Amino acid sequence: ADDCANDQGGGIAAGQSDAERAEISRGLLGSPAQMPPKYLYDTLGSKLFESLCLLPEYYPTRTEAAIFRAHRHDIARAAGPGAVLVDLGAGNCAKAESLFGVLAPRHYVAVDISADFLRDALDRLQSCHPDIRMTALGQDFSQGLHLPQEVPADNRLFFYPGSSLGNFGPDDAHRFLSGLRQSGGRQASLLLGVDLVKEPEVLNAAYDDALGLTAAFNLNLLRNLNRLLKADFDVRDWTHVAFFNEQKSRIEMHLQARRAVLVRWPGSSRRFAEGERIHTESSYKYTRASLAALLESAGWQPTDFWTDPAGWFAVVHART
Ligand code: AVI
Repeated sequence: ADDCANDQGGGIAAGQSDAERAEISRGLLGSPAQMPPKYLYDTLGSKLFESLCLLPEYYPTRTEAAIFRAHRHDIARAAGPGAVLVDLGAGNCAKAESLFGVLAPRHYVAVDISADFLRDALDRLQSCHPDIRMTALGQDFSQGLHLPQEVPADNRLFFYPGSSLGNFGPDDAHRFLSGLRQSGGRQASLLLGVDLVKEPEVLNAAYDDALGLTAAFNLNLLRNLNRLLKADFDVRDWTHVAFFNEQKSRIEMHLQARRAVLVRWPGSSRRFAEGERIHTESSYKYTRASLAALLESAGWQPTDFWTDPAGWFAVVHART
């Protein structure tokens, strides 16, 4: 087990609880074993994710940024001036900040599970943009968004970039978007970045890169589970597997046992046969039609759809 707890803290570790340990244990004992992808993001996992966004194979980050650059004025026209910009999963707030110039929001609400990180980012941002009112919210909004009274109820623009919606399964994506619709108040709109279906070779390379960064990102989950659950995974017993499941229109990431292994943690254990897998993440890929259908079923009317020349990624604006 990893006894280096202080090196690897932050993120999920801060909220470590009996409920989380029970959730992890349930996931490991499932058939097949599976793990909520949030456990990929301890401190090292978040750094690995940031790094893999720079890979030539991982096109979503740079493609989305190019769409924002190319269509910033159209995006601003669709959103209208003076919005209350609610940034979901704001992180370092850089993506939203890149749109401040054209969006001119009157209030910026940054929401992220990591409140400390957010407060630092917002302090810096506030000094650069003193005219925009700012609120930081440390919340796991995937289970429902709670906006305090100080956030005006009109003209809210929810910003959810990075294809994070893709990490929800279809039912959860519908629930999430319907929930946003309900927290929207009057005249809400949505600016969403979503990854699109494309040739499987491109998708497979993006999630199984030559340098092995995505493999390290996936395998690091086991170190995090050792720390959170006091499990005794040996990372060397496992290998990264990622592929596009065309039928389900999703990339699947798994960890596959290289040999038969016994994994133990306080109160339980599980044997994995050679080749057996733990499903660690799904990343759903949409078409223009499937995305529109999802939005409409959740009470949103898509108004604009911007894409890159290759049609690999989309930024969508929708209204209530
Ligand atoms: C955060 N999320 C949108 C990424 C994705 O593409 O699904 C996570 C990721 N997993 C492997 N590479 C990137």
